Amino acid sequence: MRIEQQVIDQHNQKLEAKHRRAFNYISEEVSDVEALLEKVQQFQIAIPSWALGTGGTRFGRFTGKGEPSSLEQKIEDVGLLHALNKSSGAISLHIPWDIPKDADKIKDLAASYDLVFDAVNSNTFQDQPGQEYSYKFGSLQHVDPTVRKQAVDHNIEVIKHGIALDSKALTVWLADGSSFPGQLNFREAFQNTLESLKEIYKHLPEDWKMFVEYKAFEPNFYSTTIADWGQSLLLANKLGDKAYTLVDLGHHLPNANIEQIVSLLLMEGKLAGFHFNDSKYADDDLTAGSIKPYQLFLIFNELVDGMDAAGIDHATGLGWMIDASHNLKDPLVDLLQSVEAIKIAYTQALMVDRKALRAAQQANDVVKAQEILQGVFRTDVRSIVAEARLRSGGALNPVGLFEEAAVRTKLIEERGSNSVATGL
Ligand code: PSV
Ligand code: MN
Ligand code: MN
Repeated sequence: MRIEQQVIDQHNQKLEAKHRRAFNYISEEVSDVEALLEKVQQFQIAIPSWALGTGGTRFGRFTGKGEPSSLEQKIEDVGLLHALNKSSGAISLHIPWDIPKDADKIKDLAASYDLVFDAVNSNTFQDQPGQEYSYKFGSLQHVDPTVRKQAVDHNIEVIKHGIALDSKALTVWLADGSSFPGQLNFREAFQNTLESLKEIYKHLPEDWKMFVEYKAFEPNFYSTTIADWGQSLLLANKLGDKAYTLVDLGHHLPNANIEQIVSLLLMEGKLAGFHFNDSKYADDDLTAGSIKPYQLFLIFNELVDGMDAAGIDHATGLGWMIDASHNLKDPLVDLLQSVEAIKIAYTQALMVDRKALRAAQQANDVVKAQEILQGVFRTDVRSIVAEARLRSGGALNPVGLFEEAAVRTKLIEERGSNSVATGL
């Protein structure tokens, strides 16, 4: 299904008067609202193909209805999101879950929804039917070179799919590690991983990047071979200019200061981008901004500061993606909520008075620094984000329109209630 512009316009007309009041008020509070709006309009957050179905836990999965069961339907879903919010203009594929049989056709279909392809993701954390060697004891780190080669070849294959789709990056997330002391020689596992990544790196086209994602633990519970930003950065530095560290918000040990990590990675020119989600405990993959919205704002505060210092374009300089999956909510609604939370945090970060903050820091004025940051964080900027969406042709209230237009009911009618998505 597609949401007609006319449906969006009618929805907007109903909300316009109330929106105008809120927007006019905030416009007077902000110094250059037009410049702000332009940046917010440009900011796009990619949707991973694996977030379109209901997520599960190791205790079970309660599948939703009318989930996308093919790559074409996944593109259709992201097209729906983008029509509503005008901020989800890219999709990130996971191979082999989403192998495009005819890349040109798939590209055309995506373009018809105004979508492009974000980073492609390899999968060496599961064994696939017919696969020769098992990844039970790791992939790129494996003690057996034949297993490593199989994993390297898979990544090269993923790059080829990405080239056909005009993707510009490969994201490597490994489940490699160990679950018991003594199982692994840490140095050997790291060296094997580095050598394998070097092989993959050789196959990256000139204008591509490699995103090395880290994760503290799970599915391995004693050690993970790329466990933190230091280990990822070590690899990225050894690999070369095209390799970067990818930060997934849920992949840290509790209370990690992610904003500080981001700031230093940016300073080193090695920040790849983000997988946004939120968590209370670990890799919970909850809706971005649903648990720790202040942290999300503080991260964006560092991003805006660091990107401006390095002259990096906000919209295109880094990879922005959601990486979440849920058991409870309709995945599409959840993604709309995540995008909204991310755009709110970004907008607030743009509003920080950097000169005043710098002056407070230089004067060791701790109170003033806190006042500046919290003053912005406590400002309701929802009408700015909504105005940006309106100007781009999106809905003033995407979640509201999703319900009003009975999107899920229509998808169930089209796809059937037993349609289940592949994914994590
Ligand atoms: C597993 O933790 C994970 O959520 C990683 O964050 C990856 O980015 C994603 O799966 C897809 O492989
Ligand atoms: Mn991730
Ligand atoms: Mn994860």
